[in-house]
Amino acid sequence: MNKQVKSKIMLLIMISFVLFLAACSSGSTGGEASSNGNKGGGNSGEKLVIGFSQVGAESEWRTANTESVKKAITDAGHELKFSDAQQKQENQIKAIRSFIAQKVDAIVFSPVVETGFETVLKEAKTAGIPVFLADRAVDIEDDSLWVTFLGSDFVEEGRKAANWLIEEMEDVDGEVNIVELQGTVGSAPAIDRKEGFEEVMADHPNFKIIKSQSGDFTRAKGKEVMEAFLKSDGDNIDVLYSHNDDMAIGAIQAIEEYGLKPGEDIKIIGVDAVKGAFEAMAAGKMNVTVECNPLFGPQLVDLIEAHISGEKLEKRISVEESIYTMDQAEELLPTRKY
Ligand code: GZL
Repeated sequence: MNKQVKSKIMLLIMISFVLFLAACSSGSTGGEASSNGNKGGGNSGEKLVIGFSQVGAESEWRTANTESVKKAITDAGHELKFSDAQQKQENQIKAIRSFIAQKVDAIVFSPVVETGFETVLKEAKTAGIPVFLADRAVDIEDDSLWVTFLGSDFVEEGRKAANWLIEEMEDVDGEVNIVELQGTVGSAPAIDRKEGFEEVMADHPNFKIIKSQSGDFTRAKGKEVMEAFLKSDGDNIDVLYSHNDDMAIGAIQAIEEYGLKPGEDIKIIGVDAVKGAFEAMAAGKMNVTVECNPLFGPQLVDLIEAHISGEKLEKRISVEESIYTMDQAEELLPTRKY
């Protein structure tokens, strides 16, 4: 074999060996996505391994929230282990157990529902792994099972929605008939947004919730349930109160297909303040959206690093939020980050 061929073969062997080494170093764990940020870790300097159990990918809000938390963790140089539970509690419990088995340094967790997590959170505590509740809370007496809760005040969001409606329709004589699209049954935002709305409405007996059903925070289900509301009470509906914008956007389609004008014949109230809501308001099809800010990733990572460095944190840290109306939509739409 002449020299030229030999050196070509040697070169090929070296290239494939280098490629083989590169492939080995980028391997990831089984069920969860795992990605390393830059070398070194965050303000504390220590590189952490953080398990993030996310509810799912059910809405624009959720997608923005996932991106914000993932980016904040990797930008700070920590290693991320991610699990999307597809809105199933059993998947979240499995993911948390997997993070415990992998001995992560911290667990970030947005519980799909408020109950049923006490056992697995006790396992995390026994393993000495701090848990940070992000976005949604749990209904558990023993608050030593988590370090802190970072998220919105959902009861206040419900109050804001109701106060806007009272102001908007207080001059209306007679009854104002409201249909309500609830979020996921048993979830903190669904329970609390209903509570806050009804707390305000209790002082205004002419405002009546005539139908209320879960649309599970998705556009598809929101459309389906609104179709049923229209079938039973179509010409008797004045307002839709939807626990998130995605269900409201689905309901807008149902209202148009039914032959009514959303935003005019039926006032549309949403929560989240996602881009889709601003687009619907700019088109005159939605009246108001209460902000629920998903972009708390950097604040969350700061809290994790502060805890790891020994700082004492408040048990509940709320995110500042606003409310946006139809007349503001066109101007604000280009500025929206989610
Ligand atoms: C609220 C969050 C809710 C959003 C929905 O913080 O948990 O879940 O309002 C999402 O869009 O599905």
